[in-house]
Amino acid sequence: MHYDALIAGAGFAGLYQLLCLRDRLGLKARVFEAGGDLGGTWYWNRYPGARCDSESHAYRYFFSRELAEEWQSTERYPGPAEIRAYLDHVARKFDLRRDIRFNTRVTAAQFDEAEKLWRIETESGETCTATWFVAAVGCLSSANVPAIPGLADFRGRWYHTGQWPHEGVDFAGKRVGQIGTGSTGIQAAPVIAETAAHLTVFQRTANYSVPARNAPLSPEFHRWAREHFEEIRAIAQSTVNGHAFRIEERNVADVSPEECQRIYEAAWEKGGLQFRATFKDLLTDRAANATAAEFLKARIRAIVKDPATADALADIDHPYSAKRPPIDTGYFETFNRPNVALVNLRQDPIERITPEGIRTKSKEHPLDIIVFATGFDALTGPLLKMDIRGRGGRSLREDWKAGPETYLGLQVPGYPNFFTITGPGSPSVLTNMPVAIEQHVEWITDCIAHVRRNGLATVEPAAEAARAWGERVQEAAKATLLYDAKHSWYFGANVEGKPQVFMPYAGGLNRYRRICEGIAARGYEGFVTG
Ligand code: NA7
Repeated sequence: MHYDALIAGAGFAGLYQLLCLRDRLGLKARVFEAGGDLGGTWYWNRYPGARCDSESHAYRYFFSRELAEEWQSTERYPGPAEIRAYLDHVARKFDLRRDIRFNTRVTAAQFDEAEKLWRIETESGETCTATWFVAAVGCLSSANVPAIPGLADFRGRWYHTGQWPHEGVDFAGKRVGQIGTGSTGIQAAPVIAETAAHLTVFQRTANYSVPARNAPLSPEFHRWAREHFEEIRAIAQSTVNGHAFRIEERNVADVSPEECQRIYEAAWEKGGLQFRATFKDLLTDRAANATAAEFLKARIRAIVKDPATADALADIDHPYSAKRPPIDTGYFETFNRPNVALVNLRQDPIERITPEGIRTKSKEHPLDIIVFATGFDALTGPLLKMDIRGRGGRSLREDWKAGPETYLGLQVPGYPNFFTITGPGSPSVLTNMPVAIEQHVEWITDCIAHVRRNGLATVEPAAEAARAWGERVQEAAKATLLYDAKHSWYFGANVEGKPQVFMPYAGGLNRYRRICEGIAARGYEGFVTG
């Protein structure tokens, strides 16, 4: 079977790409999705407490006002089921399902230089060809289960949060060990603790967290969001991170220490990722950042009653927001429960998993269930799971051995007509994803339309343009405190053997959008067509 365009993935990115290529350009487009239904990341992430950190009125598509009018989220932050229901609504409204094949994982894609098309293979061995190949495989969809010795011998059950059983897990009466205290672990622990007999949280790196303050949305809020659709969209599309709130123009030094505390207090009460938006220099100035860090550490100490546990939770080794900042619902309070314990792996590292549980340096922790909240092989992982081969049989896995090289996070030199939506080198995970996704999908659609309009067959970046963009990505990161947290997954540090390169573009989604628009306006500068 030949398609004009084959899209891998049916999350936010794949659905909108299908709509644009099929309905706006009239292409014969098809989506192959590994999961059994829509949702992408949200098809797999169903762990206890799972919830999006972006607010509902911003975590959505903005391309259709009508769509926005039709859909109401029930809570401030949408959970996986509601996100899947939203995507189902989108798919029905635009009749997308008829061009999506589920349970179909793309395993390999090879560019045929003579025919100028992609030969694509699925897990079941089926093949097809496509002129355009778009990877809409997400940034956080390749689960990272650390290679801790002994896991195979464990007699209990173990789960990774990103591959959670659809039927759920019953923790009642069970001794549970949770490894990982990132955004996921911080969401999961309070919910697991409610039903488990005992929960032990194994913490390698202590983390800041701000209360999410999730709550049902009122009819007044829905009315406000409907009436302010254009304004919300304009903010989301013009801020550095794609959220529907502006970052304050002031610096920490512009206000008195008392005023600074008052501002943090108010942001803490309001809750959510807006805490980052209180001052514009929080991510660029160490001293400014330290004021936020100290405020948040003091909050941990005020909440957690046991001083040793509070010390371990507040012993945070990186600037606030330099690693992905979680938001939570009762995370630190959880450690006041009698059935919850914290193990500080910095002092008492894991030695191995035994048939009975987890053995750290000081003792054995008997467990019935281990929950790995250990994150993902982010950004490059989902792409490199596929064996992608470009001109002359060159392999993406080989080409990216020292780190990903892309032009704008959109294309890779030597891989014509292959696009990555929110790929490495684009703002991606530093943003409210649907807004970044819409920008990419529309840019890709325009680029394909340009190639077709001009009677051309292929488009790919010049090697020099990709090299220069790679330098820009590193410079943008170095201008922020993100570059200080070398042990973050933004660098790939969480996956053993992964090259240590800062992967997302940290210069801001707004600046990035202008760069992409300028490049297109100048006749797709840096791209080579054929
Ligand atoms: P993250 O943010 O990568 O967090 C993973 C956590 O697991 C983090 O605390 C890690 O500690 C810990 N981890 C990873 N490997 C190990 C080993 N081997 N031993 C002990 N602890 C380990 O993933 P999340 O799923 O929480 O969040 C991912 C994104 O999803 C999030 O940012 C949102 O965008 C949504 P570390 O910090 O590496 O020391």
